[in-house]
Amino acid sequence: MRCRHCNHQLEKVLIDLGACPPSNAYLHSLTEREEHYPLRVLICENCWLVQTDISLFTLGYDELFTKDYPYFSSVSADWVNHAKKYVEKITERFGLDQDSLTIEVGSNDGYLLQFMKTPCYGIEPTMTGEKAKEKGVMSCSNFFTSAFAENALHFQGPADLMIANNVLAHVPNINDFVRGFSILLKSDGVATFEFPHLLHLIDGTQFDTIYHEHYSYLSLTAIMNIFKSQGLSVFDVEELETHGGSLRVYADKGLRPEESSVAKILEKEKDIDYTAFQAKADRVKNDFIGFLLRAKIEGKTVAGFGAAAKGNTLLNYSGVRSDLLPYVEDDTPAKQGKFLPGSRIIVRKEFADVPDYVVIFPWNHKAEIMAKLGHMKSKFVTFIPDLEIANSQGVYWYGGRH
Ligand code: JHZ
Repeated sequence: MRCRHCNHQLEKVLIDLGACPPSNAYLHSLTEREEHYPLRVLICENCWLVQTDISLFTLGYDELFTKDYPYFSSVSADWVNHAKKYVEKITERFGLDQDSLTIEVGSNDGYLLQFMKTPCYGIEPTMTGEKAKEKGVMSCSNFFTSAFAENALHFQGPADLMIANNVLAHVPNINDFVRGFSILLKSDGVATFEFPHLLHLIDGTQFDTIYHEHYSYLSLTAIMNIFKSQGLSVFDVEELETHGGSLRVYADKGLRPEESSVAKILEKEKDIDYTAFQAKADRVKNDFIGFLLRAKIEGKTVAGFGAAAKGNTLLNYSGVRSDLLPYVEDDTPAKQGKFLPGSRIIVRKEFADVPDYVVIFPWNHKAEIMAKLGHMKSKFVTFIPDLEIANSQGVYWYGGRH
């Protein structure tokens, strides 16, 4: 396969996770058929874009982001709060007022734009956009491309601020997507992008964030190469704790001087060590299977919490099925009553009883989930980066090796 940014021939494999169905393709019934596609990640040694090997599957992105895409950003109160703080900060920093236009790409259910007090609209191809409309957030039901940007420029005019949170990873044609920002931004406009940082994906063995829906695993180095080729330059970057360690990148059309934050992150990225990633992921997988088997042999009950896409990667790479984990509880109505892709474990609205152990799949929301479930007598287990067992008083068993 050739690099989706620079067309360089890709040879280096970061990780091979076998084959599984798309991670958000929840099943309506156990008799439904599903396709499994190989999931392998390659590294471009020319521009450093780390990318899913799309030569191994034939899925179009419109098959991954279907109308019934079940990820609703507002289910996590912490994430909504993060969005609220961003809106306050960005409004002040760039002096947004009633004459400023903000456009969010991948605006989902309006979790962020609901806080904007200045003119704005969202672009969201999935049905989650209907929820945004219920919140009074204007939402266009489209995929964002450079052609869309040309059209939007003509009809709605250029933007002062453009936002894309956790969207860059989801686009197959990343050059065209970024070109769209270049087209639609005012000459003094600013675009901000948040994405899980490759540095932490590798350091923190976050291999479960790899799924077909994510075409790219991003570093500042790769992003700056892509942006430069499409007429955007990065002038500031912040490290965030969200999603296990993310970056928020600020870009414009070259007007603002580059802040020292940029060189600092680029320097850190020089130390990324790709070599032991597969072995570290395999240790997590072995711990996961070992834990579930031990619990089963000891007659303990186990349930999952959070039918996250990342949970499906862990479950499918580990080959775990409902004999070892009978159900997963999730607060998202669109997932409840359905079956997880691949493992075919049922998603429930409520816990059937008080399990001895609750496996938290979205470890990125662990604090929020523990606060919510802390009244339960269960023990809470996470596997990334290491097996950790906690009760409401805190961690009492840690299998740290990293
Ligand atoms: P969560 C997401 O991945 C979505 P996922 C996306 N694919 C992306 O790119 C990455 O983040 C970065 C449930 N839950 O956020 C909701 C509760 O039920 O880790 C979700 O199903 N109650 C765009 O899918 C899941 O857990 C709660 O109180 O891995 C969380 O999934 C909380 C906090 C969560 O996303």
